[in-house]
Amino acid sequence: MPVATLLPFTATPNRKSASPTSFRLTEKFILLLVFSAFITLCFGAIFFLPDSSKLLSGVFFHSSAVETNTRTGPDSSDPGSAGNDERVLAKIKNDHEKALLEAKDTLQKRPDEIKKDILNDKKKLLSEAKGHGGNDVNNLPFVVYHRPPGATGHEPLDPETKERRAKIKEMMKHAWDSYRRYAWGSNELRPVSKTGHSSNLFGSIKGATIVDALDTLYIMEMFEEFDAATDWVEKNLDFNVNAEVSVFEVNIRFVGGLLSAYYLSGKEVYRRKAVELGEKLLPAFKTPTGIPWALLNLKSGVGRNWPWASGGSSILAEYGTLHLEFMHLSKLSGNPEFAQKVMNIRKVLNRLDKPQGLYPNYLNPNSGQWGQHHVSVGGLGDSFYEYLLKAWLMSDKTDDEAKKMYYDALQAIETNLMRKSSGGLTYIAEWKGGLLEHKMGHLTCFAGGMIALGADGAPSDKTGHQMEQAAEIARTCHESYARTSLKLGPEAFRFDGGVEAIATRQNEKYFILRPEVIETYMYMWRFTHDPKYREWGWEAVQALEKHCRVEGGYSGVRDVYASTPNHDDVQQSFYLAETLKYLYLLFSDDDHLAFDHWVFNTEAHPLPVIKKDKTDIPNEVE
Ligand code: DMJ
Repeated sequence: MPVATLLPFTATPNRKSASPTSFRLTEKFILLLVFSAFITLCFGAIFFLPDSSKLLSGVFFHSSAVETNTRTGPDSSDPGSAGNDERVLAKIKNDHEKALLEAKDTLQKRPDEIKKDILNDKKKLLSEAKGHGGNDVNNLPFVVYHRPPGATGHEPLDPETKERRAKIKEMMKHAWDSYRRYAWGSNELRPVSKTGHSSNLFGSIKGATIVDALDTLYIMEMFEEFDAATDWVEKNLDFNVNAEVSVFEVNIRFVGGLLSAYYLSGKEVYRRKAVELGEKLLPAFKTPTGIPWALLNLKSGVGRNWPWASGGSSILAEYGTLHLEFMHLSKLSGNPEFAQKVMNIRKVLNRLDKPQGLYPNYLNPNSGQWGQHHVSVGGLGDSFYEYLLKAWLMSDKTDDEAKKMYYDALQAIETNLMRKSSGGLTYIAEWKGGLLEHKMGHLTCFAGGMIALGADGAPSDKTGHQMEQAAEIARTCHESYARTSLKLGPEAFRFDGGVEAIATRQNEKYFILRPEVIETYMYMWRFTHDPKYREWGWEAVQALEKHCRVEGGYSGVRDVYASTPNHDDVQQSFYLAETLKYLYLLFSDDDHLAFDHWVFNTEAHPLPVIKKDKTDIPNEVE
């Protein structure tokens, strides 16, 4: 209250009684008032000056706990209360004494106990971070990284196997070094022209070979090369492009490659890049049904389908091959949207009637209706079936919906598409509106491995039966190689017009370094240990060395029935990601990327099984 307003009530105006030495009562009163105002001002100033104890604590202790407590504790609401500073100082002293005791305690602990404590602290931080959401890739939630078992292997004891394995590593080195020398940063290498090559599948994203090869380099322990690749990814891998990409190809090669590189190496840059790219792919799902577009402009987020696809349809093998990667993206980002998108695809499929229990290759994303009733376990269909089985396996066999969908689909395939030739070769034909085309693609040969991988969980005692089917498909695919001049398999082979396992059309005679046949040998070897699978793999190695290896890398060939190779001049990125990886694993022990802990995406990028008992959770956003 201002002093002047008090005067009329307290002052008695009697100036006569005043003397030079003594003050009159009013004067005394005014003096008293001025003095008390002065004292009040001085006190006030003390509270407006910075609190020295806080300054000191900031400089010397950097203790956020102390800072927080002094700012928000009950005393701070009453800055004038006596003893506040003492209480703060006492708290600092207490905290420090506590810290000293804890440190003493820690020194007495065993290393494993200390480790456990650190882990708990990390987990606490993690759950705090979770509250901040996971959408900003620069602000991803903290995850505890554990390398799943079997990321690298050891040399096989058997000298021949050891030598063969070393040979595959040498092939990888030749493919990689050539790419590095002649096409570094391009998507792929032209090994004859010794220049870079880019297909329009990746828009203007660069470095497909680098990202596709990362995990192969790692598992072969080519760490100098892996580090160079990491350096390139850190500095150059850029998804901010105004270009249209294939959602499927970018997902299986780039997202899959980055995820595997993260799980193998623990390097954060790979998690960050995978999530960043995953987020760029999300607009592809903006369709009335949530079935994604095949093509997407990464800048505008505008999607569309391949102009050749039946009535504007999306393709089964494309929208059906996102599940594994997207489940891991949700796990590593804390963002459930990725998982929701792929689970919705299933929901749409489960609502539809399936002709003879089969899944047509074409589905319209606007109407949610099937397009042409064409069914294939090769091109346009293949990896959809693969991802049903692997979704179940990757969930540590908890995703029963995926399991049922896989075994039901396989039963329909067996009934409607699987046939035996008069010469006794089992093959999987293509189905067009109820009519069979007796042709099998090189791509379809992956099915031997898939059926072997799923045989163990097959319902109604069908394990043995499915293992036989898998072995028969492996044999047929081997025959497709054995019946050519170059001992490499054609793109597609037929079982009609008097031929078996032979390509009859010129445009089906090429071999582009594809992995599917070797992939099946690798699975068959792991499940049976029948030496013929390693022998068949070795035959393929010799053919690759003889006909595909050139000074500048490895090239596909235009006609596997010609007596000498005519090179197509492309070293496909999947040659490093898949073909060489599966060959290396074929000559490695079973505990290297063991199936109990890993599933391979369709581009052979290993992703960890998400363990239900959480014993070897590779990464946990808690
Ligand atoms: C790879 O990109 C993948 O395996 C895909 O699923 C289909 N085929 C090529 C290699 O042949």
